[in-house]
Amino acid sequence: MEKRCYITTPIYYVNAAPHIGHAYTTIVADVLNRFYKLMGYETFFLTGTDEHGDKIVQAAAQEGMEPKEYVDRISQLFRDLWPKLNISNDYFIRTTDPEHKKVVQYILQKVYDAGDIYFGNYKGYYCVGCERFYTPRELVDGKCPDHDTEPVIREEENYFFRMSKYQDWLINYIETHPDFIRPERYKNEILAFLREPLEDLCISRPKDRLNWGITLPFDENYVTYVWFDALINYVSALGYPDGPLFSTFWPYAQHLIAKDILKPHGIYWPTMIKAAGFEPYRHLNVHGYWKIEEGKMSKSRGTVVRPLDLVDIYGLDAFRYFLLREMVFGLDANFSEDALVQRLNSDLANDLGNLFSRSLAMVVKYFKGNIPPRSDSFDEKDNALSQQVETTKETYRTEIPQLRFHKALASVWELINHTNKYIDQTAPWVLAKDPKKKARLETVLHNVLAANKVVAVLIAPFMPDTAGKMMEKLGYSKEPLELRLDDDATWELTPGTQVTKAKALFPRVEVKKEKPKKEVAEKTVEEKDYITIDEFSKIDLRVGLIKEAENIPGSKKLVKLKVDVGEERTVVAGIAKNYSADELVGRQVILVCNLKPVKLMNVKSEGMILAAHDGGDLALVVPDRKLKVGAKVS
Ligand code: ME8
Repeated sequence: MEKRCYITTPIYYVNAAPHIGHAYTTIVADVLNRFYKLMGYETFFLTGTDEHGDKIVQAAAQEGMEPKEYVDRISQLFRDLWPKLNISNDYFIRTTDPEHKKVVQYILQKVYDAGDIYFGNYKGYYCVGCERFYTPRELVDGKCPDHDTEPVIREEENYFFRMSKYQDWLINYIETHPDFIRPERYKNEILAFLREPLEDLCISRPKDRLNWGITLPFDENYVTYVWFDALINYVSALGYPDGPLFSTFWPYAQHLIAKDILKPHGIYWPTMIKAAGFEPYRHLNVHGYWKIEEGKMSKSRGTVVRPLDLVDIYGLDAFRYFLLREMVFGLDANFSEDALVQRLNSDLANDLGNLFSRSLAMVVKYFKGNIPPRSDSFDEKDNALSQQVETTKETYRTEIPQLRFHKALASVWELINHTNKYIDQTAPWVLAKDPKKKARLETVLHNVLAANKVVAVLIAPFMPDTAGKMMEKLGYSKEPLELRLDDDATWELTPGTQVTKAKALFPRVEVKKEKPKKEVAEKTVEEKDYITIDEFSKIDLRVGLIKEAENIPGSKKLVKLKVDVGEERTVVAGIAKNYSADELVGRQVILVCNLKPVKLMNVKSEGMILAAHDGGDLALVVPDRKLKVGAKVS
């Protein structure tokens, strides 16, 4: 087997700005990528955005934008974020890329020609939020388990992928490849699911309901279901079927996802691959969820955590370290800023920061900054430290490929703590007073610096900036990514190399006494999501009367309204699927009057009427009795 690795993150939906969950998966992928580079592997690291489907159309409409304009904007937010988190991806894919669309159509045609796609009728429970049908068994109390909303009944003629045909093959594949889906709990979840008969997968949407998608190559009245489109990104990015990247990297593919999208990755994707006629990915690595205050992150509760807010306060490497140290891969973890501050002050500032600055300070003081040679023979303490170095390296090399990042880091911290203890026990400041102990002092400080170098190299995938700073202070100019764990030169220290004193690697964060960290958490986590009463009162909401309504030709969703709010306004509203033009005329509605006008389908819209939607249905927000037209809503 070649030493190669292909690492992917999910391609994120562009219906909202990136949050800590997206940051986590992408940082894990980055750590793996950097680790495999250190191991001498040739790697390819992919991330990107998922841009088709109902959800995106709805999000765009809410912003009063055309889908293309909207997806360009949000995709760019992801693309701009990754360099700020030191993400070393090789490529950023968008499902609206023409090359991707071609590959999706190629695979659809291939599977269709092979007889694994057929046309049929389907009636079932559909969750608009998830953009998929649910079987009754999957619903919880009749509701979508993810959105807690009642699905709508939908009946449609559509194209279906014969997924059921591959059920036995998939069960057998998972059983004969024990680390195909890992950790084990998620493999078991998929196998449990496969104990029931697998249904075929509806893979199209009629264009009269949704036209923001990739047209089926064999029926232009339909677009591709967003999951059948999105999963293919993992191979379209490599130039499937003929691209050299595909043959080089696909056999070494490892996907990283959270448990929310286990089923599409653990069932749809391998069966799609099988039908298309190539080998499945190597590993599906599934992690748990970051929860906030023990609950799901939620915009309405103001608990969406934005990565850059934390990076601005605590620094990038502290943030990366915290995420990887705190979460046990596979299980849920609770995010709290208290815990982050705790780790920063204790693991980073105290343990690592102190070790590094005291080590350098002693070499500067006793040897003018020149790395001393190892001139004395080893005693018991020296041997124990060397032993710890070897144990840590070994643990690190075995735990990271198994995704046990917290264990790899814990082992590096054992080495840090051991080295701090070694300094206390060998007491270089005492040795320095006795000229006869010079050889011992040289050996001790050489060993101390050597341990620091090992730490610098091993933390490089997790904290690339800190590793770089440490290497520089230790007098080495190589970038951490140029080093190799299997090269002895990586660990060697050249006596005589000049080291310099370092400022604290991680300044401690003071925790205010009277109002502990909670206050910090509230500010950074929620400030962005609250608005003040002054801000709210800037919105000019008024009661309006719909005088005229007509559907806009070419759009299934938009209707053009003339609304009287004391003056007449033309308003384009995305409610045509829920209300006919006739039933709208004569209704009172609430209009946002001071919204910047936008052009939608070539009609200038001068305001927005308020409606509520629960993921499935939509209803106008109206005064509960008739009021004077133009009445202010406050
Ligand atoms: O599902 N904790 O996109 P998405 C940890 N477009 N990770 C989290 C998280 C949390 N609380 N919330 C989100 C999609 N994530 C599809 C994927 S792939 C072919 C298509 C991360 O924007 C985690 O990686 O909803 C999760 O799987 C992903 O974001 C879902 O991202």
